[in-house]
Amino acid sequence: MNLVVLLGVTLLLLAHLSSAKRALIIVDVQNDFLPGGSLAVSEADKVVPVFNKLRKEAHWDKIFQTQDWHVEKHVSFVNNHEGAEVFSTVKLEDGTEQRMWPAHCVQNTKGAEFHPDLIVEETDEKNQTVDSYSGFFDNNKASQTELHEKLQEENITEVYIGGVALDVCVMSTCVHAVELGYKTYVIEDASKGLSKESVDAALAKLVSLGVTVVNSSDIIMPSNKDEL
Ligand code: VGL
Ligand code: ZN
Repeated sequence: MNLVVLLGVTLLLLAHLSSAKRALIIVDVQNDFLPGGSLAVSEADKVVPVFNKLRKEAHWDKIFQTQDWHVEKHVSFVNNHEGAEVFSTVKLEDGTEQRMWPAHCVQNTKGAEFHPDLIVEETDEKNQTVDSYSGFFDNNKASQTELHEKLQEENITEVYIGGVALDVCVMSTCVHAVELGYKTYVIEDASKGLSKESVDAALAKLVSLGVTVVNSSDIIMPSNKDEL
């Protein structure tokens, strides 16, 4: 009898260890990146109902929300560089190539807040990135956020990533997720980018790195759920 119980417990433990654990990472669904915002990504508001549906109709072991969170004097803001043109790239004193953006997502401003209809739960892990495109590292990979640590704490093996901008922060977060060893999915219909060309280039790059492109219906449909 005890042996049977022991066997049962062992099997349960093995099943637990081998089962994939999934996290949803919602990247920067903040007012400044949405229509009407200072760095608006066209149709970015369309991702909101997709995420709201995904969080209700698919299984997630953990949900993360990343939030671009800049100081007013941020080095990426065009207004902090005399004579610089928006969307151009300038070389900083330390040699870093820095793209010039309109001021956006300044800490504690309306523009930095999440879209009002985006469901954000207390249990969601919030991840504020001050100086980077990626949810994991800064752009020079000099410092790491808590995202990797938090995913490891939850034994997450698979990450599903979407949000804005697909060709900037979503891409960068996916690249680092693969590098860190996660099975990585980019959710195409839950993501919007700055231009068609750079979105196409971003998706091609992600696929070449081993990221799988999915749509929300692939994740929700019960028939596909076990195959992913
Ligand atoms: C982003 C440009 C500058 C993004 C953040 O969330 O994609 N893009 N900062
Ligand atoms: Zn930013």
